[in-house]
Amino acid sequence: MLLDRAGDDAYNTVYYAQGYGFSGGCGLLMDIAGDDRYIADDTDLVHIGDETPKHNESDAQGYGAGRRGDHTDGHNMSGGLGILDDLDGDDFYSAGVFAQGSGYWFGYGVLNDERGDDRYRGVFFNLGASAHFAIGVLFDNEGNDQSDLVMTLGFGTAHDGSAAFYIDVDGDDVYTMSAADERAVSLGSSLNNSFSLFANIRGNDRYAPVGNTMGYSMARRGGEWAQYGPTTGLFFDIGGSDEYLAGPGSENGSWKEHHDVGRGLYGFGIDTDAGLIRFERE
Ligand SMILES: [Ca+2]
Ligand SMILES: [Ca+2]
Ligand SMILES: [Ca+2]
Ligand SMILES: [Ca+2]
Repeated sequence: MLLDRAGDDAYNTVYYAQGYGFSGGCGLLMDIAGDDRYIADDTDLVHIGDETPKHNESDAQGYGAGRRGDHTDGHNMSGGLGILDDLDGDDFYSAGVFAQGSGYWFGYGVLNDERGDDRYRGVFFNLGASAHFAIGVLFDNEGNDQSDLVMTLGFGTAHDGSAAFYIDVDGDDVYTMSAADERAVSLGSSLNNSFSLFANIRGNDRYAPVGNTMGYSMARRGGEWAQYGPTTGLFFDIGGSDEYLAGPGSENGSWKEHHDVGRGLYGFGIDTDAGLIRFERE
């Protein structure tokens, strides 16, 4: 556990740091005050993973992971718990793959930012994302925030039996995607028997995603797999006057998307001022 009480701090790493929990472990970074910079460097390529050769795998900033062995030697180890908790200030977060409220292989990662106008930059499996029976969560509880998802998969997006949550409360927020590739998926989208929720509550927000987004659901296996393990992607923007520069969303609109491969796929988005939403499953 790293507990920092005051001052404007700079945290620099390449991987396995800033709230990282591996199998059986828990890693916590809690910073109580100040305008802080959290950097997991992904320019000097020394820790490349399976997802892309262009960025480091950071495994940082609220990331919980285990050892996946089903496709190699069969020795699996369930993941740990990683938490980055920042309680005040205008902060900057930047990381490569797997960071900022991200989980992998029965792991659980949380990034919680309580106050301030923050900037986030995360590459692939970032900003509330998870893969393989894991949970990734990002909470931002105040402020005018700017978030850029590089390449793909984040802002509340889960893959393969996982769950992801991205919840922003208050402020005028901006969501962009840089260098998006053909896999681009974001903003409350689910892949392969997962559950994802993106919710932005209050504020005038601007959305500029690329690819599949805003309440998208897809299951490669379809059929019975999808029926018994539903795939659900939900996007909510509640309050404010919002700009949708791309994707299916619209101010005061609601929309549904899914691939038509059988039952069990649920993709839904809504922009509304207030109210309750009731779901009925067939
Ligand atoms: Ca801070
Ligand atoms: Ca904030
Ligand atoms: Ca905000
Ligand atoms: Ca809004």
